[in-house]
Amino acid sequence: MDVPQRRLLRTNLPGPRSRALAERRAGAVAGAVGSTMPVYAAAAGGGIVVDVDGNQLIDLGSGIAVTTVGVSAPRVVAAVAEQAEAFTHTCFAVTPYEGYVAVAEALNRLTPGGHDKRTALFNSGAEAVENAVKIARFATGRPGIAVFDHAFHGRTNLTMAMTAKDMPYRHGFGPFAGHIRRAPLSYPFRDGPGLDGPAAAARAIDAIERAGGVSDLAALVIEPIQGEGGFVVPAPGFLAALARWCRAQGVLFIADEIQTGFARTGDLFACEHEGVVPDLIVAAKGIAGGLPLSAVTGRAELMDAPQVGGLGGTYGGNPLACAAALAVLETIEADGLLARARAIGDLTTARLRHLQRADPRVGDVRGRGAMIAVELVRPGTTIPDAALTRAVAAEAHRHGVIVLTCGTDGNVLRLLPPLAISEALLVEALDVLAGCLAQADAA
Ligand code: PLZ
Repeated sequence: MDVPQRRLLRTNLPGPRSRALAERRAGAVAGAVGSTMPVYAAAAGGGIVVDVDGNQLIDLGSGIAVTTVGVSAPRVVAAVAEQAEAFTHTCFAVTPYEGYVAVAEALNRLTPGGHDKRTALFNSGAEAVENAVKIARFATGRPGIAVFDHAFHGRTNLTMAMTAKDMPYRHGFGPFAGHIRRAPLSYPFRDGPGLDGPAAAARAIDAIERAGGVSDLAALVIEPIQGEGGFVVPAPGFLAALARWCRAQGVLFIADEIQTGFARTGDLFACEHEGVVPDLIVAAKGIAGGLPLSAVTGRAELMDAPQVGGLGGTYGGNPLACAAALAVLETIEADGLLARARAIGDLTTARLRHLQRADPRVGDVRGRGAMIAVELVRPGTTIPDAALTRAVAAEAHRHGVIVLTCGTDGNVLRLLPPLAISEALLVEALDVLAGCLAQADAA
């Protein structure tokens, strides 16, 4: 379906059809399931989401970093349709099929490091994180897992324990899985210039060692650039110093690239930028252009360690999702999307830095490639301003721009446009955001 690439508001948002759906939803869908915007999607393409009232919104969210190659990207649509005609499911654990093998081969080839690798496929990001932990515990014979402040790894029981933020992710949902320890992250805007990457790594290692030594530690799990936690880019050298320490201690270094992977940051994986080679790498979201698929890829001897039948599931590596993933990789290559992500990053960062120079409420502009954030604070301080952030996002939504927030304190606007967005739409969305910020008064 051809979606016109322009912003268009036919009604106030939400329009009458969205409001009617919201009413039906209130009587049918669990109240604890939230939505960023109260508009209901009817179609989408390029950088536009069309709602049920015919409004055309600019998409700066990509369904939380999923439709990186574009929503309804032509190769993905064709590959999924062709696979659906052939068969939708057999279960890889019953009668396997080529698509799964081909995705595993591609991930083994494309993830950082030239060593021998193996891959297992799952459905959601959280499920893949859980499986990476299973593999790490089995392979090392140790139970402990180190994670970081502000981390987000999912909503299942184990990954809730690994996630940092209490409200809304953990509150009331305990008891939690054990043997999780938390370490301080490198957060340059809050750490200040005195703490470089290696020094921040030393601080984290000290915290991990104090929390029980390393002899029972299986793995350290880290997002190379934090997603939900605020698009925190650690200081250069932080990840490499942690990876070196892990190797020396026999602790596995696991990169959660669920939000950062698949061209989002201008590399296929964000670790590459820091020259870090993880033992295990966890991918999801952008891997399959919107079909549910996730993966753990890593050293062959680790991945092959557990008993046959110890990893798997009914749907993991579903054939439609595998067909989509192969089409995503083809699209990234054929359309030069790594360079596109970098160009989006350059344009966006330049615009936002310009804004920052004139507005002391813009504390920090950071990110990499098409993963850029603005941290809003009380003027001249690092005190988070969540109310301002909410106000700017709500105003942008009213003007037909889909923008997400994040951060432990809820004071970060994050931009995750699909790489298929046109430059004109991107510039227009940034203009809208600048206008909303100018209008908004700090609460
Ligand atoms: N690890 C780094 O970003 C998912 C969560 C949105 P699932 N992030 C979006 C929400 O409100 O739940 C994520 C992530 C990182 C793990 C996950 C979890 O991936 O596919 O949502 O399970």
